[in-house]
Amino acid sequence: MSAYKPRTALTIAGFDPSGGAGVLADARTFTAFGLEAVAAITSITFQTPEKVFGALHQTAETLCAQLEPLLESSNIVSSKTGMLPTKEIVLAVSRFFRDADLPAPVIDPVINSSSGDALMETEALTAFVENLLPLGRVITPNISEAETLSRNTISTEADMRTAAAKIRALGARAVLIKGGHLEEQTEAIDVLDDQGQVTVFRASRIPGAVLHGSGCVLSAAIAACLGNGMSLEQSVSEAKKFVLEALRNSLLEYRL
Ligand code: PXL
Repeated sequence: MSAYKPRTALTIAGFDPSGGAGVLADARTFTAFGLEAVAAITSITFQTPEKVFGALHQTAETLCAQLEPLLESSNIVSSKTGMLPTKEIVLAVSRFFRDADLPAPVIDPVINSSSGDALMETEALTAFVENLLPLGRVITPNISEAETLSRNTISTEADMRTAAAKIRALGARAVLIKGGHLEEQTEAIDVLDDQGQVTVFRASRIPGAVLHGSGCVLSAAIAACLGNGMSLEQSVSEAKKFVLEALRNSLLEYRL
């Protein structure tokens, strides 16, 4: 008997027990955009929004054991990757996307947590650039991740454009650099470079907002919008609206 399978988004990312980041944030976001959520966990982290105390990483075997049944059981229309802590995990995820018949994923290159703790081993980063980067629809680094990937220092919008082109030259189809961490700017500026076509998104800053997990939510929202049939530019625009609303709500929660 063939059962109805609802449209579903997949996240391959870490588990943050506090729920602000990782697969819980991704699943909430997918659901908000009308998609079902499925997840494969790359690492169980131990943390509060302020600090990461440790993590238990999965092996390639336990990650693939989570992923493979999903291809049969779910109608996956979209996907994203988040924390990929080890070389073994990066290679397993790259193999998965090379072999599975799935749309190209949104790749959030999670290198450090918002509290500054390392979430990816150094040798995983090289494997990530060589193997996974070329398989993505778009990669979504923040300023510090974009600096690491491009090996450039970024302090202006022009620097963001140069770094995006450099990251594309590493093999990425499209790059969205999130400028929220550029403190000199009065606005939050994001630069999207999609195969050389550049779009700049501007938004007012929200001082005091809770940023933990906002990168996860943004990349999940982009994935959901792509899965709902929007163009990349439209998806980024809608995803930014969603994150801005979440950041505004985080201020309200803290005022209570
Ligand atoms: O926001 C980056 C991030 C991604 N994934 C997991 C995290 C964090 C930050 O703490 O814990 C699992």
